[in-house]
Amino acid sequence: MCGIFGYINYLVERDRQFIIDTLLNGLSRLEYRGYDSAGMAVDGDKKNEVQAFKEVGKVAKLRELIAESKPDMTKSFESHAGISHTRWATHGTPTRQNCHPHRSDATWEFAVVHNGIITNYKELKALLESKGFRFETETDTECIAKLAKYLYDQHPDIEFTVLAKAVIKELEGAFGLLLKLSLPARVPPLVIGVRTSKKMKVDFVDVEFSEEGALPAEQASQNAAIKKSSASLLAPPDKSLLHRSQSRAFLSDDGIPQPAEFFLSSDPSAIVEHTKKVLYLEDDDIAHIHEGQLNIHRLTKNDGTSNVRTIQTIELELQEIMKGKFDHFMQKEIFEQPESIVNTMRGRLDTVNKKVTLGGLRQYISTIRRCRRLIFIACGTSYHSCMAVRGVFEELTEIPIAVELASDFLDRQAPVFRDDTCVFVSQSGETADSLMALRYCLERGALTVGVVNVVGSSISLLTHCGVHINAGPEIGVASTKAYTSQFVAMVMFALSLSEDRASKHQRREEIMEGLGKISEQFREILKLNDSIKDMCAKFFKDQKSLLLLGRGAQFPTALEGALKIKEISYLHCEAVMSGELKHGVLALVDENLPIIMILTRDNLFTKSLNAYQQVIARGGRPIVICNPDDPEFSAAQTEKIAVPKTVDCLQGLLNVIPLQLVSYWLAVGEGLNVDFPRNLAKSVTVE
Ligand code: G6Q
Ligand code: GLU
Repeated sequence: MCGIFGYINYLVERDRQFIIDTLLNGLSRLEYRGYDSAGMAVDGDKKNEVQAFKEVGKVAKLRELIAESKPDMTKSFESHAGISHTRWATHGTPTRQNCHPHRSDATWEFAVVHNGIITNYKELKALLESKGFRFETETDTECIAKLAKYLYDQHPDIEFTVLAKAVIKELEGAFGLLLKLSLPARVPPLVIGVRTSKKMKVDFVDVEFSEEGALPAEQASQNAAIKKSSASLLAPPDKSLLHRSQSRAFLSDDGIPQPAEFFLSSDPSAIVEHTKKVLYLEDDDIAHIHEGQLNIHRLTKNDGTSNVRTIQTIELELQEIMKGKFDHFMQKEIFEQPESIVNTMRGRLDTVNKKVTLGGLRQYISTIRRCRRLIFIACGTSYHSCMAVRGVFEELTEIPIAVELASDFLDRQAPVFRDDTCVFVSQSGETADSLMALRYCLERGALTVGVVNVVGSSISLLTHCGVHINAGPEIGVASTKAYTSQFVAMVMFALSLSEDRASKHQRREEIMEGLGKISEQFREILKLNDSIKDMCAKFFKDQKSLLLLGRGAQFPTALEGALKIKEISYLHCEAVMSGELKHGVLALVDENLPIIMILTRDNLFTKSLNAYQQVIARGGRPIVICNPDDPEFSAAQTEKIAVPKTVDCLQGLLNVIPLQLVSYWLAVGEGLNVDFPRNLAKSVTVE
C-alpha cells in the first residue's frame, strides 16, 4: 500500500519535462514508504492520447526508462492532469504489466492508480469479463478502470462525479485512488496541495452531499455484497442525487476560475516543496478537479459531518513529515498495528457470519487437512510467530505440529515426507535459510505453503499456495507489525483448516469474535506508550541484563520480546519458560536483576504464579504484564503493565506490544539507531 502522486495544472502553461519531473520528484518523496515498482500516465502528443511509463524497481529506473523512450519534452500543455504511483504489490507479482496506472481499454479512456486492496475484485472481474472486457494484468486494481468504462459506455452522458460515485459504490476493501481527474479516498489517506498565484478567496472547500444515502447497507456483509454488486451495476446511477455548487476558493471576484495547480498525494511530504496549502480528504470523500475547480462530493447524505474541508497551511519541514508524527520507522510501524492487523483480516474474516476465507489456500485446504504433519519453518521473529500459534493449531486441527528454525532443520537434514505440509513464514520472503529449507522440502515432495508479506518474493513464488499477510511495507529492521500480522494470518489458517469440525464450532466462534476486537485493543495498549517510556528510564537504564519469563503460549511472546530488546537496544535479554526457572535460572535472581513476567490469565495461570512466588521469595521485584485489575497484583508496590483480556490463544498478540515499546524506548534512551541496528540487515539473504 504505497504511494500516489498526481499533478494538475489549469491555465498554467507547463511543458512535458516539467510535468514528468514533478511527478517523478513526487514519487521519490514517497520512496521511504517502501515499494516494488513505479509508473505514471501523462497526456500524449495528440488530443485524448495517453503516454504511460512503467518500470519494476526504483523510481530512478522509471526515470531512466522515460529518458530512453525520448518523449517530446518540449510539448507544452495549458491544462493537464498527470497521475503516478509507487506500487507495493498485493495482487500479482511486481512486473511491468502489473505496474500502475491501469487502463480501461487500449485508448486509455480511463486510467487509474490505486493504493490498497479491492477485496471483491474477483466478482467484479468475472462480471466485467462476462460483458466482454479482457483483463491485461493480475491486479485487483484493473477492475476499477474497466468498471468505469463499462458504466460510462452504458450512460455516455453521465457526469464524471456521478460516474465516480457509481464506481466506488461497487468497490469493497481499503483504497485511495486517482481515476484520471478524480480521486476518492478510503482508509489510505489522500492529501491535495493547491498552488494559486492569487490569494484564495476563502480557505475552505464546500462538501456536496447526496440526497439519498447511496452506500448500500449490505456493503457491511461480504456475501450479500456480491449479489448487490451485479444487480446495481445494471441500474443507471441516479443523476438527481448530485448537487452542484461552485467551490468559492478558486474563483475570482467576478466568478471566473483562476489559474491553479493541484498536487495529489498519499502523503504531504511529496507536496510541501510545491505548496504549503493542503486539504486532507476524509474517508469516502470524492474530490473532483475539473477546469480549475475542486469540488468535494460524498456518497452519502449529510450525516452530520462537517460540510467544509479546510485548506490548511502546513509549516512542517520535509524531514519531519517523512515519518509522519513519528521519530523512527519502527515506532511508526508499532503504532500502525491497529490498521495493519485489519488489513490482514480484510475480506477474509467475516465476523458477522463467522467465516474465514483464505483465497490463496482454497484449492489445497482439503489436502492440508489430510496431511500427517504440519511443519512450520522460519527464522527470527517469524519463527516466534510460528511458536506462538502452535497451540491453537494443535487444538483446532489435531494434526501433529512441528516448529523448526530453518537453519537447524537443514543442519539436521530432518526427515520430510510427501504427506507432510511445510509452512514457510517470512516477512521478506527472501531469507536464505528459509528459502533453502523450502527447496529441500520441495525436493522431498512435501506440500508447501507460504505465509509472506512481500508479494512476488521468492518464497511466495516457490510455494504451492499461501497467504499474504498484507501488513504493508516494513522498513524498520526490527520486525513488529509483520509479527502480529503473521500471527493473525496463521490463526485464520488454523480456523480454515478446522471449518469442518463440529466439535470445534464454539471455540472457533470465540476466536473469531476475539479477532474482531483485537484492533481496538491494540489502540488501548498503545496508550501505555508514555508510562512504558518512563518505566524503561526508571528500571532498565544502565542494566547489564534482563530476564523475561512466560509460560505456555506466552513463552513465544517472551522470546519475541527478548529478541526485540537484544537487537535494537543491545541489552542482553533472556527469555525463560517459567516452568524451567527452578531448573537453573533461578540462581541468577536477586534484588538487582531486572525481570519482566508475563502473567495474563489463562489455564496455566496458577502454574505461572508459582514462578512469580519463587522470584519474589528471592527478593526479586518483577514487573508484571497482567490483565487490568487482577487482584493477585493489587499491591501498590507491584509494577504493572495492564493489557486487556482476550481469548487465551490471542493474548500473545496483545502482550507483545508493550515489549515492542520497551525495546524501542530502551534503544532511544541509549541514543541508538533504532531503525538500522548495528550488524543487522532487513533481508538476510546469506546462509
Ligand atoms: C527481527 C528481524 C528478524 C527476522 C528474520 C527473518 O526483528 O526482523 O529476526 O524476523 O531475519 O526474516 P523474514 O521474516 O524476512 O524471513
Ligand atoms: N492492490 C494493488 C496492487 O497490487 C495496489 C497495491 C498498492 O497499494 O500499491 O496492484
